[in-house]
Amino acid sequence: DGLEAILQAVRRPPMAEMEAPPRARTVLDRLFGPGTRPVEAVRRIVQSVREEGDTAVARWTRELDGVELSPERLWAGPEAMEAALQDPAVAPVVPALEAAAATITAFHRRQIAAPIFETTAPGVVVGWVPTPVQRAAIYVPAGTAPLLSTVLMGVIPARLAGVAEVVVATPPPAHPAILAAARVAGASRVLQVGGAQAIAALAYGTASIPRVDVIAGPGNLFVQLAKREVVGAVGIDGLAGPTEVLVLADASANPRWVAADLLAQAEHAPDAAAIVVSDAPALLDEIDRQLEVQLETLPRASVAAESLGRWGAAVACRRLDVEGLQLAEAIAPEHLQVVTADPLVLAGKVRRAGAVFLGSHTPEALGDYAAGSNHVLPTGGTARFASALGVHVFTRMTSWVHASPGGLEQLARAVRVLARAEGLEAHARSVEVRQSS
Ligand code: HSO
Ligand code: ZN
Repeated sequence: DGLEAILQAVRRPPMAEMEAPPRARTVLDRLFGPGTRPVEAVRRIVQSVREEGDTAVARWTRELDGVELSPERLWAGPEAMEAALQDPAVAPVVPALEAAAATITAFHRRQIAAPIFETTAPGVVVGWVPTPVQRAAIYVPAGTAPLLSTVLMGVIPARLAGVAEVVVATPPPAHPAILAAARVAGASRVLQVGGAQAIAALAYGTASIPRVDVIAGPGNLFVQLAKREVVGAVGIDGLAGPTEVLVLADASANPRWVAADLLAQAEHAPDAAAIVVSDAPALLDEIDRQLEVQLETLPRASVAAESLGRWGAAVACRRLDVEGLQLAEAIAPEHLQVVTADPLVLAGKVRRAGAVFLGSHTPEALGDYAAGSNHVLPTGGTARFASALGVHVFTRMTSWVHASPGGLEQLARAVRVLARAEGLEAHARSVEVRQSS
C-alpha cells in the first residue's frame, strides 16, 4: 500500500552493496582494478594496514588523500591545538564552541552511570561497576566542511566517561578549526589520518599509532565499511549512514519554517533525506513553494536540490497520530520533528527515532549544535535498536561478586548440583573444598 511505497522510496541500499561516488570510483578502479566495490577495497586497505602498519598508512594517505605523511606531521599535540585557538580565521568561532561545549557537557554529565550493588542472597553481594575504556578515538570527517560540532559531540562524552586518552582522527591536514574544537572539548591529541586506513590503524595499532579501545563518530561510506570490518577487535558506536529527518506537521505549522528545516537537512549531502508528512494538504503545497523560494539564495543549493529530488518527499495523510506515526515507526528516522499544536501527545507515542524535536521553535539545527543533546545518532532505521552517542559508548560495566563464608554456604548446594548436571566436577569441588562441614 501507500506506506510500503513510501518506505521503498526512502530506504537506502545496505552499506555493503553501496556504490562509490563517481570521484572515488575512478580512484578505486585505478588502485584495485576496474569494478572493485567499496567493500572489497576497504577490506584490502584494512588488511594491509594490519600487516604493514605505518608503511601502509603512509601509502594509502599518499594514494587517496594526496598527502605525504611525515612522523612529525602525523600527530597534532596540545601546542598545535592551543595555537589553533589564536588562528585569526578560528578565533571568532571559539566563544560559540565554548557555549556549545557547555550545554553538551551539562547534559552528558547526567549520563555518567552510577555503580549498583545488590545483595542477591544473604552474604552475597553483586555489583555492576562502570569503568571507562582506556583509549578512544573520535573520527571527524573533513568532506566539504570541517565538522567542528562533531568534535564536541564525540570528545565530550568520552572525557566525561573518564577515558584517559581521547584522540581525534581526521584527514590531513587537520583544519585549524578542528584542532581548536579538539582543544575546547579536551582531546589529548589529533591524528592527521583519515579514511579506512585511519580506522584500521586505530583498531590494530601501528608503531606510531597506539591501538584504541573504542572508535566513534561519523564518516563516509569507506570509514563506515572500515568500522564494520574491524568491529570485534575494537568497540564502535555504530554504523552511520546518510543523514535523515522526518517532519510530522499539522495545520498549525509554519510552512516557511518547515521548509527551512528540510533544507537544513538536505544541504548536508546529495544522499541526505528530508521528508515531511502532514494531515494538511495546503501546508504541503505551501512548503513546496517555500522550498523553491529559499533554494534560490542557498549557497549549497545544488546539494540540497539533488537531495530533495532524490530522497525528499511530501506525504499527505489523513491522521498524523495514525498514518503519520505508523510511517515514523516504520522509518525509525535519525531525526524526528513534531511540529504540531500539541507535540507532546504525538512524541509520547514514538518509540523509534534517534532524536525527537518538539514544537515549532525547535529546529533540528538546535540539536545539531547547541541544545546539548548529541547529534551523532542512529540512521537508516537503526533507531530500532541503537541510541545516540553518549557516555555509555565509552563506558564498560564490570560485574563484581563477593561472598562471605556464610554467603558461600548459601549458594553451595545450587552450584554443586548445577555443576554436576553439566558434568563439570572440578567446578563442584572448588566450592566443596571451601565448605566447613
Ligand atoms: N545533522 C547532522 C549533524 C550536523 N549538522 C553537524 C551540522 N553539523 C547529523 O545529525
Ligand atoms: Zn545537520
